[in-house]
Amino acid sequence: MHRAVCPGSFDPVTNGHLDIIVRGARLFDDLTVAVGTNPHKAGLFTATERVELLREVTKDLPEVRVTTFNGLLVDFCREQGIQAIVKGLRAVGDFDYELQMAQMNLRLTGVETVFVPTSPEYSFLSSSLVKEVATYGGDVSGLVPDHVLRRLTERLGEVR
Ligand code: COD
Repeated sequence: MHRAVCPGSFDPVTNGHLDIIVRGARLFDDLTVAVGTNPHKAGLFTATERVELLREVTKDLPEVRVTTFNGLLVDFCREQGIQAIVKGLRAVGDFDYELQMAQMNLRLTGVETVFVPTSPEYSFLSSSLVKEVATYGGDVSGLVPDHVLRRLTERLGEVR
């Protein structure tokens, strides 16, 4: 069985992430979407909430499961018997850092990274921009799944 992980912060999951998850799931028998938890970085959503949002938007993808991880991604891969990391690539800016991480992860344990190029309609999309635009009342519908849009609107209402 070929297993892969699609790691990220997913704060919150966008349609750009979802596109990579759907396409990554077609390449592997089993795809674990793993939410990295950084105790020093407060997000808009907690790790538990991000997992909940991801589970909701991937519920029709039988080969996908969602969990959290702490520490090094390569250790998570080793513990879970995962052979590959699926990453989305948007532009040159992503490439420099993603290449560095892919090479470090390869060096650490031999785990391979598979890059999936973003679909053109999502190439400008990031969780940070979605949050910024939504914070100032901009329309982010179509950029995040509808369920996420509702939770985002609620959450921004709570923090205002
Ligand atoms: N289109 C395509 N891909 C996209 C889009 C989009 N619109 N938006 C995001 N992506 C891709 C990103 O390029 C990334 O591959 C993935 O989706 C997740 O994105 P984010 O922004 O949610 O998550 P990141 O980049 O903040 O997540 C970083 C990790 C948690 C994966 C990373 O920090 C990590 O592996 N941490 C664990 C500690 C570790 O092992 N460190 C050593 C690394 S060598």
